[in-house]
Amino acid sequence: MAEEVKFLGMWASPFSRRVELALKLKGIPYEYIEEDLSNKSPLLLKYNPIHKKVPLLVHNQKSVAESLIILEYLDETWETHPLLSPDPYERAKARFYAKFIDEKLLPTMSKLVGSTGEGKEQAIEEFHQQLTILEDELKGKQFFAGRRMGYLDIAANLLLLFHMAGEITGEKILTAEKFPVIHEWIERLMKMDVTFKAATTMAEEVKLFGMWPSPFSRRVELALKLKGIPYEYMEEDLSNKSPLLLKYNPIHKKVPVLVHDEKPVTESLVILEYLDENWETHPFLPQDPYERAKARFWAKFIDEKLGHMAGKEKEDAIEEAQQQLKIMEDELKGKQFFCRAENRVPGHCCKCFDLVSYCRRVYRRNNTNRRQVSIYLGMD
Ligand SMILES: N[C@@H](CCC(=O)N[C@@H](CS)C(=O)NCC(=O)O)C(=O)O
Repeated sequence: MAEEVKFLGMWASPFSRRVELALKLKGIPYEYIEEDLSNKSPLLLKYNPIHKKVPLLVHNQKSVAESLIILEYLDETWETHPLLSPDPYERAKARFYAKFIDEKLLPTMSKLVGSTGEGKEQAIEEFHQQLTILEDELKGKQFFAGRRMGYLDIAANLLLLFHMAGEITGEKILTAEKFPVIHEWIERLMKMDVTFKAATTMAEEVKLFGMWPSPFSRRVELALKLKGIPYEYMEEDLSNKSPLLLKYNPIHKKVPVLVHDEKPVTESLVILEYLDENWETHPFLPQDPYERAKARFWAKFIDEKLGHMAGKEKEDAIEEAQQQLKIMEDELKGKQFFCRAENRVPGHCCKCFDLVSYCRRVYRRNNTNRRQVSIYLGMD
């Protein structure tokens, strides 16, 4: 929270839009400063004396210019919602196409706007050839980055502006018939944008009532942090519950309770799903319904089976824990996390994190030699 992030932009600039999108996806709080490019501010001239252009990012007094460079800087500084893939080849490809957009597609788009007659026909032809290259790259994926929005999706957002301009002027050059994949991608981005505009305005009030050793509070805290949602934390004394806790959770009178714009949500797993449905950043649940069902199954398994072991006879509990760890071990095999093995980001099953302290105890007592579980538990 001590971080100071200022973003100088201009509402109509597609380059500024890149930075805005990245900041929102990553859930980074920032101060926005709208620039009047006909009368540039001393701040812009001071921090971007070479190009004197927006966007410009000023992070703790250090300035970063050029939209694509800003995206990389944000990605290297904040780990929420990674924009570039951990795979070097995928990173190289994303950078290649972003460069292609800026150096080829963009000049063609300028030609399109500024030409008439034969010149325009030629520009349309060139534009269509370039779009085909991007359409091929996007085929079979939801986003250029795969299952979620990444660096290249952000770099290509200027196609949205182009599409919207076409809708307004009636000059439809980028049609669903000719470019079905890009068209669908545009619709997806427009829908998402509405959601995260609504979801990331600083006017949102999010409070978490928790208790520091509670694994259930920890689930919600982790989810809020992974999603980059700013929130106010209220520590509860469970031996002397606050009137607010009793008001917001009159049925169970337990923590955690999430209060979002005065609406209380209780039960940690219910809260996780609520957060996931309201904030697009860092999705927890997989998109595939079967994978979602599996994640929910394991979360329920953890709560109903593993969670109740403390009350049983110690020896029985340890034996049962070993069997259950074996089941979890099989589910975890070949993956880094229960979900999202491909990008090394904990997903919905990061709920399992709260198992960590319990499992560590069982693990140590039994000296279980289960390497995979030990890596997951951070004991390797
Ligand atoms: N390559 C730069 C392009 C930035 C750019 O062209 N910004 C325009 C606004 S869209 C600007 O600030 N123009 C002011 C000027 O040229 O004086 C980037 O990616 O950030």
